Amino acid sequence: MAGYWQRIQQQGQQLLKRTFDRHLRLAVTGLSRSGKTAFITSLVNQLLEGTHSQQLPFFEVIQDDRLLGVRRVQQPHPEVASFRYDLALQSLSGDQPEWPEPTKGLSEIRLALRFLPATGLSSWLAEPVTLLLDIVDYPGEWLLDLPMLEQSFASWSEQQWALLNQAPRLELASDWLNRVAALDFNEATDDQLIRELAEQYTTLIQRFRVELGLHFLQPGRFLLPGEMKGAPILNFFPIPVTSQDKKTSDSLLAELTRRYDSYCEQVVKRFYKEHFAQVDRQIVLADCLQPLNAGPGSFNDLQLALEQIAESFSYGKSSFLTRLFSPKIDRLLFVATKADHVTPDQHGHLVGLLAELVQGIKRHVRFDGITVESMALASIRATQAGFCDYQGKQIPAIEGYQLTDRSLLTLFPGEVPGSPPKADYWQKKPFQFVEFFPPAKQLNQPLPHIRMDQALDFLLGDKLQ
Ligand SMILES: Nc1nc2c(ncn2[C@@H]2O[C@H](COP(=O)(O)OP(=O)(O)OP(=O)(O)O)[C@@H](O)[C@H]2O)c(=O)[nH]1
Ligand SMILES: [Mg+2]
Repeated sequence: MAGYWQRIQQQGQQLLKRTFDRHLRLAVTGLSRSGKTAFITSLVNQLLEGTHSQQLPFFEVIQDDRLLGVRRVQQPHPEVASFRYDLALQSLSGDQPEWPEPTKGLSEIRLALRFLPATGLSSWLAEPVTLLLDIVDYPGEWLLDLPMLEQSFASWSEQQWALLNQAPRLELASDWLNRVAALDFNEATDDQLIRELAEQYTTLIQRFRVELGLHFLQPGRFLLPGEMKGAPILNFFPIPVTSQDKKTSDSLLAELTRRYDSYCEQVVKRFYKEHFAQVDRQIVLADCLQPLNAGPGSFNDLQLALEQIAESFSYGKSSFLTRLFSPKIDRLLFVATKADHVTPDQHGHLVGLLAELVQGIKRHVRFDGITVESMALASIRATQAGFCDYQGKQIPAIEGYQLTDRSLLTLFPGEVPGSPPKADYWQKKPFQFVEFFPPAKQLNQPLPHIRMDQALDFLLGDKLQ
């Protein structure tokens, strides 16, 4: 009898642990236009509407028919912007669907997933369990600021000043560089002057992004200030090394140093402490196709930016982040987005390319006990794959409505290199990236996708056991 009660007690404790253990915070990041909003919209939509097994064949909980229901519930942080799922879905619906609007800062959404556990408990105890799932969207540009935490204003300035003085940045930057180089930074500080030069510097890095397709741009909040737009904490800029000798407390140099230090402390560090520290699992999205189209400068810069982003996950015992707080991310998913832009035979190459871009980091991160995976997927599939006739031969092709004029286009966009391309690849102009309209969302039909089920299984599968 005692054994019986002990068993019941153990099972009860196990159940209690299960019920309270069901909370997961997923963070989705990636550089601007990498597909974060589309990914979260699709993920939420698949969970809310994709309950048919043929829609999500690799999502075990659906295949086992154990997912009882999913609903949206109140988000955990009222001070954080809500992820606008309804708005995104609305723009994808109707006769003339549009891609959701670009977003600018951090937002979150919470879902409650009610499911039957897979195994373990006797049937009378195997009651439905609820998993609270928080999904957070934040710009990858913010992670590019991490190295600043270990740099002084002087060393950051030195690095940025050198970058600004090189191609491809130099051409756009030369007027601004001349203006700053002519200043005496030991002169008394001048708020107006600082604001003006900081605004010009912000415009400059925005132009680097738009006109040169560059990604590795600091400080990240200058590009995506969120609620800090116009605040003095965002008014500073790099200066030449030679001007950094004397420092009195009311000099321009002293003021810029103070602002840089406050930016690191109150913006960068705060983001890591308040948001990053809470994340259980992280998805990093990358659009590798647009840079393939844009050329080697843009592609190399994507690689650099991805390396920098991934630095935030490669924390060992002695790392700066570990000293700052205790990061708890246990799974990391790198995703090559927009896979519907290439024919299915190229998907393997696309994953290979992404995997190589993040390979150095992966080895490092795995060493630190995080499970890492790379995938190519389409959050919202905008094309149909098939074949077309080319010079009497059948070749793979995709078909969709072009974003420029809504005309139907069938094409073979080209080969995706399976690893970062060498110089000769670029000479052939091998890849043609065409933007397509999204498909019209059908009522009660989940959004069409490629491999969202595999992503869901990797991210949630073990928590739905
Ligand atoms: N064909 C296709 N295009 C996609 C897909 N996902 C995103 N896109 C395209 O990429 C663009 C950017 O996607 P978003 O989801 O807005 O990207 P984001 O990372 O949220 O962008 P920001 O909010 O500006 O940082 C969209 O407007 C689409 O043109 C996809 O799965 N398939
Ligand atoms: Mg967005």
